[in-house]
Amino acid sequence: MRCRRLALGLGFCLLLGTALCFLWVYVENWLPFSYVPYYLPCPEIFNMQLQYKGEKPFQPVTRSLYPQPKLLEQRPAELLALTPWLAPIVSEGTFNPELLHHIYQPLNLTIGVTVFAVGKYTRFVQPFLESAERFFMQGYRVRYYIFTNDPAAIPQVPLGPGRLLSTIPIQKQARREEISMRRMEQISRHIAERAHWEVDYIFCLNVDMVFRNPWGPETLGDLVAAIHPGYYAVPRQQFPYERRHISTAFVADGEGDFYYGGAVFGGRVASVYEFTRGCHMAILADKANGIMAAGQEESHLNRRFLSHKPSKVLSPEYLWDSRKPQPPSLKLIRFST
Ligand code: UD2
Repeated sequence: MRCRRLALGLGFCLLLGTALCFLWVYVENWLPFSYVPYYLPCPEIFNMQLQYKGEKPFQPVTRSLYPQPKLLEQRPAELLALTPWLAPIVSEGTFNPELLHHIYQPLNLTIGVTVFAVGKYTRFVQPFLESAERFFMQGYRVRYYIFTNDPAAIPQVPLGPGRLLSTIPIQKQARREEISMRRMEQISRHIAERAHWEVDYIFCLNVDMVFRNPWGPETLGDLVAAIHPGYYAVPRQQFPYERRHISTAFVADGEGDFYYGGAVFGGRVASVYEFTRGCHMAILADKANGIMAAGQEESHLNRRFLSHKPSKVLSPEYLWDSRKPQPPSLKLIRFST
C-alpha cells in the first residue's frame, strides 16, 4: 500500500515537473530579456530607454573613402577650424567668449560632469574639483557625478552657487582596464536612470587632469569629441585603432578622421546616452568573443565617432598632456594632465 502511494506521488511530481517545464518554455518567449545570450553580464541594459526617445532602427554603416583631415593642414601655427563634415573645431581665437555667454546664459542650462575615481584615483578628485570650480562653465549650473568605490574618500570641496556634487557608488574592478571598459556602461546607465532628468549637457572626463584656463559654452554641442594630444599631427595609418577584423572596434588602414581621446567627450545628454550605450554594446560583443580592443574603451569610442561624427570637435587645447612642450599652434591649454 505504502509503495503504491509512493509511486503515485512520484508519478504526480514527474507530471507536475514536466507541465511546469512546458509552461516555462512558453512563458520565457514572452519575457522581455529572452533574446539576450546568457553570457552578457547586464541584460537589463538592452531594455533601457530614455523615456522621451524612441529607439532608432539599426542602420548598417557604409564605408566611404576620403582624405584624412589634418589639424595642422593650413600653416604650422594655425589649426584647421572646420572638419570636412562641417563641424567646428574649437580652439582659442575661433570664437567670441562674450557673445557665446550672451547666447547661452539666458538658456538656464545645467551641465553635468562624470568622473571616475576608483582606488588610488580618489586622490585626484580634490585638484580636479578645485580647478573645475575656478574654470569650468563659470556662471552656469553644474552637477558633478563622481563614480567611486570609496565615497568616504571623496573630499569636501567648497562649491559655488548652483553647483552640486553627487557621489555614485560603484564596485572596484580588479583590473585597471576593466575600470575604463566599464565606464561606458555605467555612464549610459546613470544617464538613463538619473542624469537625463537633471542636466542638459554632460561631459565625461578623466579625473587625473586639471583645468588650467576657462572652459565655457563654446564646448557645448550635440556630440562633442576632443582630439588626442598624442596624435594630432600623425597620419591616420599610425593611429592606435583596433586593427583586428574580429573586433567591433575595427578600423581599416585608410579610414579615420582624427584620433579622439577617451579622456574627454560629451554633448547633449540624450546624444551622450546613445553614444555610450552604443559603445557599451560593442564592448559587450567583443567580450562575448573574448576580445579586448587595443586601446580598450578608447578604441570603441574612436570606432563610433567614425560612423557617428561629432558635431563639434575640441582641439588638443581641451585635452593636453602637460609632459609635452606646448606647440605654438595651441594658444591656450584649458584642461591637461
Ligand atoms: C589616458 C591617456 C590616453 C587615453 C585616456 C583614456 C594620455 C594623455 N592619456 O590617460 O591615451 O587612453 O587616458 O581615458 O596619455 N581610473 C580610476 N582608477 C584606476 C584607473 C583609472 O578611477 O585605478 C579612471 C580615472 O577616472 C582615470 C580614468 O579611469 O582618469 C582613465 O585612467 P587611465 O589611467 O587609463 O588614463 P590616463 O590618465 O593614463
